[in-house]
Amino acid sequence: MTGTIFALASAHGRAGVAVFRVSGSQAREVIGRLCFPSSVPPPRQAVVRRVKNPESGELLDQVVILYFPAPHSFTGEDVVELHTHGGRAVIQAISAALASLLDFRLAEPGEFTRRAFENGKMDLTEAEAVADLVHAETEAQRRQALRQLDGALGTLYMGWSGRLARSLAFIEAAIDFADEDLPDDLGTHQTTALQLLRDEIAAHLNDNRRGERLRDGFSIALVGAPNAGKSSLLNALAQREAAIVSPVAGTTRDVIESHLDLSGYPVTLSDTAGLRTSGDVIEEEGVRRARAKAEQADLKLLIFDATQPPDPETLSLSDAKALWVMNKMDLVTGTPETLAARLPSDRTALCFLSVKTGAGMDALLGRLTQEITSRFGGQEAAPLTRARHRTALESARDHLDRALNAHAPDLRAEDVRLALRALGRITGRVDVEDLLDLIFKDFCIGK
Ligand SMILES: Nc1nc2c(ncn2[C@@H]2O[C@H](COP(=O)(O)OP(=O)(O)OP(=O)(O)O)[C@@H](O)[C@H]2O)c(=O)[nH]1
Ligand SMILES: [Mg+2]
Repeated sequence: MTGTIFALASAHGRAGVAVFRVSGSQAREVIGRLCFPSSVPPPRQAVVRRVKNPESGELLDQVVILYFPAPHSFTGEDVVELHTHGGRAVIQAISAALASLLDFRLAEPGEFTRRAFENGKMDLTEAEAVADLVHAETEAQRRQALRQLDGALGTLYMGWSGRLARSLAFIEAAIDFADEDLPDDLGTHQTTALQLLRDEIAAHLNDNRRGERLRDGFSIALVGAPNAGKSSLLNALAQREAAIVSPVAGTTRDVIESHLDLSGYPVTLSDTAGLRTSGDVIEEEGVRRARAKAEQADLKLLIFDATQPPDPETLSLSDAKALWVMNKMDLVTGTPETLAARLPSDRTALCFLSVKTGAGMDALLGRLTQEITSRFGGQEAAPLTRARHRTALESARDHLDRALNAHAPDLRAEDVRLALRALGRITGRVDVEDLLDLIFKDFCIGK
């Protein structure tokens, strides 16, 4: 946390404008030593300046600068932003000029956000949201990250911490002031409060991992008999020739992945080897991988060839996370009803398709979007987004379980304290002692 740091905040490569960010106690030096005129402009006001090499005095670029005095900046320190022309040579010259200033150094990855956290500008969930927002590739990811950046998760977890601290204060008061006249129902009241909180945490944990899935992307596996048209469908959905398509049964052997944006949701689509017993060791390995992929996927599309009787191997993979697709409808004369009648059950999850003509493609896409939103999205409460949060919340829940089952008040207090500490780890903000001080301010006992 020492020194004044700088970095190119915009992407590398040629662009119209490049943005440099400088943060630290010496940030104003940039204006004084590199800019002409060298007067410090009013806070947060864009002004045009010339930038020169501090040693040779050579003109480097004409730029727009902004000065954000501490603490009203992203990092909470003095920050200067330089909006330069975005050519490579300009970027290089400005970088060199900044590096030549005394006590200036290039920022480590994430260091600006780290300083913002350390200076109390944001909690850990918000810092993580900054990273997620930078990496967001689809609309739904952007919305989720922005909501977290807005403090939705931090507020939820801090709210729980506050309630837990209050319970802890009461439990400890009952221990410390056992001789005094405390209300009789204090114990039951605290048990109810802890139980309620425990159930809220458990419900939050039991969210089908939708927030984490949205960060990582949903996985959809295409499985079915050889030649059913899996690779053709992958190519059609990905809109590029990602997989080899041929009339030869057993064309695909490796799992082939393609990433796409489905109505704002990030999806990884996996094409797999056709399911059959072939005797060929390589193909058998492909089939093993296909089954494993189908097992791990969030959703599997079972692809059937309408010209063939439904293939039993594919049918056997049907379960709650399967959608059925009857492909090659252009080759058959039977109505969808007669074809559907050949399948054993659950015809509601069935789509009819011809990858060749494109008929049924929109319906399939609509169906996929509907499945994804109903399984993973749409709910109002802020979702859990990271395994790190999940681990801490599970630990908090387990400690609360133990606290609720504890008979001795001091054992109960210890588990509540540990639960509180686990919650505090998520935001990085809650020091148990601080919270207790805060809460004890409201207390009158023993005054
Ligand atoms: N008429 C017609 N042919 C199709 C359709 N979809 C795929 N095909 C053809 O069916 C053959 C097999 O297609 P693939 O996409 O390679 O099938 P696959 O399921 O990937 O096959 P494997 O990789 O061997 O498991 C190719 O000749 C495709 O052109 C369709 O909707 N209608
Ligand atoms: Mg294939």
